[in-house]
Amino acid sequence: MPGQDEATASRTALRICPLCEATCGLTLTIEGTRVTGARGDRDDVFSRGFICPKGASFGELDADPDRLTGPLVREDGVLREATWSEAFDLVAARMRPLIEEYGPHAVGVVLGNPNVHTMAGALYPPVLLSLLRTRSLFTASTVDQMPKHVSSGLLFGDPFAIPVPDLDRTDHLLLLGANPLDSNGSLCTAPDFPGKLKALRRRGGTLVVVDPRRTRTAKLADRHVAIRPGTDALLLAALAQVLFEEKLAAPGVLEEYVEGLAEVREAVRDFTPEAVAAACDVPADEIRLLARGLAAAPTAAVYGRVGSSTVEFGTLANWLVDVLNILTGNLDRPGGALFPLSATVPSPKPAGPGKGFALGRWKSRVAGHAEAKGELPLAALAEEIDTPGEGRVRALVAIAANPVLSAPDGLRLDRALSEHLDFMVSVDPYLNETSRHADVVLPPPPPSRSAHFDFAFNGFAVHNQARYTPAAVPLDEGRMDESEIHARLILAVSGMHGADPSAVDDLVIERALTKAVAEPHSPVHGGDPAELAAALTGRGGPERRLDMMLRLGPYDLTLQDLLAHPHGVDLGPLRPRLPQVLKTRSGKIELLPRPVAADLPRLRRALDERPAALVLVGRRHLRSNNSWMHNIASLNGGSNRCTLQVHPDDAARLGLTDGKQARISAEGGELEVPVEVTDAVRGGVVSLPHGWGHDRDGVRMAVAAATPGVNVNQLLDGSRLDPLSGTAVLNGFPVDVTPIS
Ligand SMILES: Nc1nc2c(c(=O)[nH]1)N[C@H]1C(S)=C(S)[C@@H](COP(=O)(O)OP(=O)(O)OC[C@H]3O[C@@H](n4cnc5c(=O)[nH]c(N)nc54)[C@H](O)[C@@H]3O)O[C@H]1N2
Ligand SMILES: Nc1nc2c(c(=O)[nH]1)N[C@H]1C(S)=C(S)[C@@H](COP(=O)(O)OP(=O)(O)OC[C@H]3O[C@@H](n4cnc5c(=O)[nH]c(N)nc54)[C@H](O)[C@@H]3O)O[C@H]1N2
Ligand code: SF4
Ligand SMILES: [Mo]
Repeated sequence: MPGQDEATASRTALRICPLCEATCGLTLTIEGTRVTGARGDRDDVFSRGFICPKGASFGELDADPDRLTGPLVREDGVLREATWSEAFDLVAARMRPLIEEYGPHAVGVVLGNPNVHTMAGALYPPVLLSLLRTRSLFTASTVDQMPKHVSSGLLFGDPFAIPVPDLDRTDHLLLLGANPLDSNGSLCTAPDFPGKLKALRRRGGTLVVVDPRRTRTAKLADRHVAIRPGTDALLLAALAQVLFEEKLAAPGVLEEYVEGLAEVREAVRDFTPEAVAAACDVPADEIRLLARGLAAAPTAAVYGRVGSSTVEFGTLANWLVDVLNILTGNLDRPGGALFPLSATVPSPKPAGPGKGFALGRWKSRVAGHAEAKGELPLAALAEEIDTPGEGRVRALVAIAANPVLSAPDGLRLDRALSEHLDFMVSVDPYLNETSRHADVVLPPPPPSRSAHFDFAFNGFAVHNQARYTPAAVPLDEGRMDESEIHARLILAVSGMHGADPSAVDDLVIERALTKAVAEPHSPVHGGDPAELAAALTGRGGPERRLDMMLRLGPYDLTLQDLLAHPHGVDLGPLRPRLPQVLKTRSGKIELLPRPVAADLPRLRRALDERPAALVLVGRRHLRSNNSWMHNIASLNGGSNRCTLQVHPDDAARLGLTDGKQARISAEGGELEVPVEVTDAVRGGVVSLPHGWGHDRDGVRMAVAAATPGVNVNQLLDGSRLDPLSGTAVLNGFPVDVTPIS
């Protein structure tokens, strides 16, 4: 723009949105160094211009004045501003002696959700963990999707082999415990999920939604089944039972890859529609119709998310989802549920038996919870810190994690962090409910200053593609890129404090190339690691590592290809990948894994249990994101409020009035909340969203503090877990509600 000076000239830059799993391409308007607008990038090969209100608020979120602008260190009990070198010096000085005295397991690592939305979060925590060798790893997965990892690990031998519904081509979608119209989808990366569901209906397809709430997604459906929370595994087992009984089970070509079909038939025999109907509160006839509809569809996909995962039978429900995909012949076929192939996974090995998936290789110290995928339950973090004894967690590295709000019993964790830790470091842009306890806070820059590539979500995307967006705005003076923060943190805790951070990337590159050249199926087989390393392009470690991963990947891509195609490279629709994806010891899909079989008696007992009179489920709002977006004024407020939704019949029975306060209590504590009477929840169910409760001292989030809400997870004491995955039961637990006069 001639005539305008540099500082005020307006320009645009592309940025993949990091605010949910849909990974939409955004076009940012930038004035000087400020993002003043965001719209959907119409040329993005994947998202084609889609944007939601969160993406549209990118500029406001990026410029939030409450974001920390530099590191903080605790001195005499108070956090003060510090230089980067002071901060990392302190980490090294405090962590090393602890590790030397108490061993690596004394260091807890907590990884929160936004790690899957940053390049740093994908590239560095694995290095930290491999150098630290701690078993005290806790992540958001155990308040989220760990049941899916466990079920995939057991069925397919790989916890990341997660089939996603082929939204663009399917004829029939059975969706359980997910509300993509508000969440924009999860473990199914699909920009414009709402549009894809509408397109499914338009092309004559069928959408069935199973949810105790009449969500915006349920309103789109051909059929909405308002199930009793926590009983999806029973419903799905009954669907499988009907498929067998009515001779509708037809795995087709899959039969060649499956073992244990007859055993599954036997295992679900008792779960007839009549047997489960009362527990699920779904009529037996309706269950039969659902099974027949699923079997009759030319192609179909069964898909379950949070509401079928963070529940008592989470792993069983997730297992049954794929059992049904297999029984109906829909796994691994177009229109069914397929395994994506991301551009940065190592080029696939030829099919054949693998190492399989082990559960429970070690146990948590206090409650003896089994490890899953190398992790212990986030719900057990507080007790691992505050219970005295050998092996106690004494120091914590929390990266993009706010477990005080996102995990059960935040008050106990709050106390544990403040009273029982010797040292804590948080990598977080905010001083919030969790990071306020840290001795060192290392704030990453706002997202406009970071490059982005979706290492995590391309592996769950409904269409194969690869997109890279370099930082839209240069780093401000005194700021440090999140990748460099991670690299320096790794050096500080692993005894290499002061080394150049690029040493971390060099180490990873050397290890990966040395491994790859020895593998016959690798595109660099037989090459020289040093030469290959020298050939990598990219400014800085993360870009060089991305380039390497692309070169070792399945598509013959390089960083230069992505830079030359700023709107992305289309790698085509999902394609069948069996049997190559299988890494079980048998080389087959192990349809009735032993741990699953051993958990089925528990499900059978649920058939006879009397359901609780009132249970709680969560909900998400389109303008929310877990615990940290309530600080954005344009997203907070309106219908995005922390209210307890109650069905009119329950409200009448319990004497509750819309807009008035109620007391809700459960095993972990009690809360006072405003009541919202609505028939969007079914009877016997109340709904309260998570991520609220911003009323603690020392939190620096002014907008959020003005409408703090309450922390739903305070109702839990951390003892309710899905036993196979260690995942907290956040949905479908009993509560009492009474009016406050
Ligand atoms: N009752 C109930 N509880 C739930 C859920 C529920 O449905 N019901 N959902 C669960 C689920 S699915 C999840 S994933 C968890 C999420 O819970 P957490 O894993 O705690 O994740 P968030 O609340 O999204 O954010 C965590 C932190 O990341 C910080 N952050 C934001 N952007 C960045 C960044 O770029 N870099 C870094 N380093 N930090 C950043 C934020 O400031 C925040 O402090 O909550 C779970 N808790
Ligand atoms: N706007 C917004 N988007 C988000 C997030 C956010 O906080 N806000 N969080 C992101 C994260 S971390 C994740 S993991 C995803 C989650 O994505 P989704 O899984 O789509 O998210 P939810 O909206 O929690 O949907 C869960 C649904 O399960 C229902 N439910 C509860 N219990 C049961 C049950 O027992 N059975 C069945 N069948 N249904 C049940 C609830 O009523 C709810 O509608 O969303 C992501 N996107
Ligand atoms: S749907 Fe998700 S990725 Fe797309 S703009 Fe909204 S928050 Fe961003
Ligand atoms: Mo999540």
